[in-house]
Amino acid sequence: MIAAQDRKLALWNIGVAYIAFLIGTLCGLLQVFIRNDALQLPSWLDYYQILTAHGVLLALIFTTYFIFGFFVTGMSKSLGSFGPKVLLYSWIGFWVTTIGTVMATVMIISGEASVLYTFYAPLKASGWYYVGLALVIVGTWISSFALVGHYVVWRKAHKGELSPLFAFMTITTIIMWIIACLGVVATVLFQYIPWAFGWVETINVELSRSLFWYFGHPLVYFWLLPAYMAWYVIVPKLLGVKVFSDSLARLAFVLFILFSIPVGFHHQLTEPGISNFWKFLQVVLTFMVIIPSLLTAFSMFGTFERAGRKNGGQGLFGWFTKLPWKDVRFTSIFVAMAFFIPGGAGGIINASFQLNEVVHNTMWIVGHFHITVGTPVAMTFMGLTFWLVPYLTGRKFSKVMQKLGFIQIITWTIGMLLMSTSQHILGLLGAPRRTAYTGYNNHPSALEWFDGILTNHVTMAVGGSILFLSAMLLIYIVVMTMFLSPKAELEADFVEFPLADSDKEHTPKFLENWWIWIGIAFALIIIAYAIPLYGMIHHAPPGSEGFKTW
Ligand code: HAS
Repeated sequence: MIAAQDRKLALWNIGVAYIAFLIGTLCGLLQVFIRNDALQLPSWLDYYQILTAHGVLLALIFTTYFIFGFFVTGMSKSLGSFGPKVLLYSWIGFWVTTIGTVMATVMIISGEASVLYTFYAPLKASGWYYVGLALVIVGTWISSFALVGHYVVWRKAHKGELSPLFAFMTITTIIMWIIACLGVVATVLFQYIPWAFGWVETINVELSRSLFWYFGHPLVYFWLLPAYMAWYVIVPKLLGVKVFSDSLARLAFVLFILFSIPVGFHHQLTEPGISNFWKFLQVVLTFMVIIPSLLTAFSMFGTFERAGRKNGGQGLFGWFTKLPWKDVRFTSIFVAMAFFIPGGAGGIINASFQLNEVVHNTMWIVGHFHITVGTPVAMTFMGLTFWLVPYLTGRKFSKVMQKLGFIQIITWTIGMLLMSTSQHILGLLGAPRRTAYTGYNNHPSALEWFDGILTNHVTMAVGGSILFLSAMLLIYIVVMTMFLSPKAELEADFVEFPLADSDKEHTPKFLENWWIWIGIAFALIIIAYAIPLYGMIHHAPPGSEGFKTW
């Protein structure tokens, strides 16, 4: 069991994550009904307001707090208890993030920031919304540096040793996060805030989007890598085997530092202000960032096969039946992985320059992110929640909870399959995203989109409603294991933090020489971004004034 003060910190993070999850999923339910023309909002509530709240609270806030709760627990478990300074800075980081979150949420609720989570200019929110977002980032930096401090102390005390895999992966994710945030911090501080408060009249739209996407793509790996940490370090322990390959796991993570950032233009492939050469270069780099995910898939199959065979599985696929399917902690994460096969394939389609023309700004993309962040990441976090919360509170995870856990992940799977499949199909038919429902004045071609077996309004609404019920069940499990379930008295009832062993003797030491990777990452960023960004600033078109369309 980790120290009580570290547990408290982790639990507060997870608690705030689930408050955001509760409000965010409620907004999701409303959205499904509005998007299906089944609900009219009262005049004081706007579709884009709800969409912004849904995106910000689930994609940004739920994930961030959960990730820090997970990091704190794992870092304390693998490197030892936090010292007073690390603890102090972690709390400061937590509160700064929370103040930022509250500010941004208040602005959204009061109708001053219906600009969606990507806050594209020239849509203009209240300046306080951007200040809130900036505080969220600053808070995560403070928390990140606290964790880095904890790691540095450990390394000083263990000269020449490779750090435990969990700590290595945490630091990799943090390095990537800090470099990625430089883009969003630059645009928010130097472009959005002066413009939103009226200190300058116009904004350079292309530059603001490019700086946003410099951050926006690695942001998705900031969500994904903690899920991968669970896959690499926790799943093998649940299966009773070691990490498949320590050096492969570290290499995969290092590749994310290198290739997750210089690829943001693949979100801007249809924008006229960037020349095809730079777009093409970043598309090539995007294909490089697929490699660590393929390494991960390989590693996972290797882990499953080893575990299955160890338990007596025979033949080519016999091992499959020997996996611990009755353990919801494993099954939830397995289903999460399975969703990432079509999720990742969809990403490859999006990243293919020409195919992007077909799917960009359509409902396909909405389907894509629901089977990337909405399931592989979110369901891995759900699987982690089932043992992380009881581990931190010292409460039992009873058989009833285990059953409810299964119902929860099964319903999430069904709801997500229905909803995301129909979103993909609708996108291919041409239905746009980032807009409220429209039948284009009842144009027959637009109305046809909603005639399919999966794309009709009823099926989508059923999918969305199942997801919402599943989310409420999860909240129930969280509340029970946080506050109400009986304390684990017997040794057998204690839930452990399942960290797998990894063989480090063959792992090259240079993998933990961060300066090499940070240096190469900056070199790639300069190659991919310096000239196009210089062009956007030096040959800036006339800036745009702000618009409030809601
Ligand atoms: Fe993406 C848009 C390209 C991954 C999230 N993406 C988005 C947006 C979000 C998002 C939120 O190139 C919308 C942004 C907005 O609001 O505008 N994406 C990619 C590529 C990848 C990718 C190449 N995306 C993610 C992940 C996300 C995420 C991860 C969240 C966590 N995405 C794009 C592009 C766009 C985009 C364009 C812009 C589109 C546009 O025009 O607007 C890759 O990282 C994917 C690589 C993954 C794989 C899969 C490996 C499979 C594994 C599972 C193994 C399974 C096992 C289980 C072992 C190659 C690791 C076995 C089970 C059995 C049953 C057999």
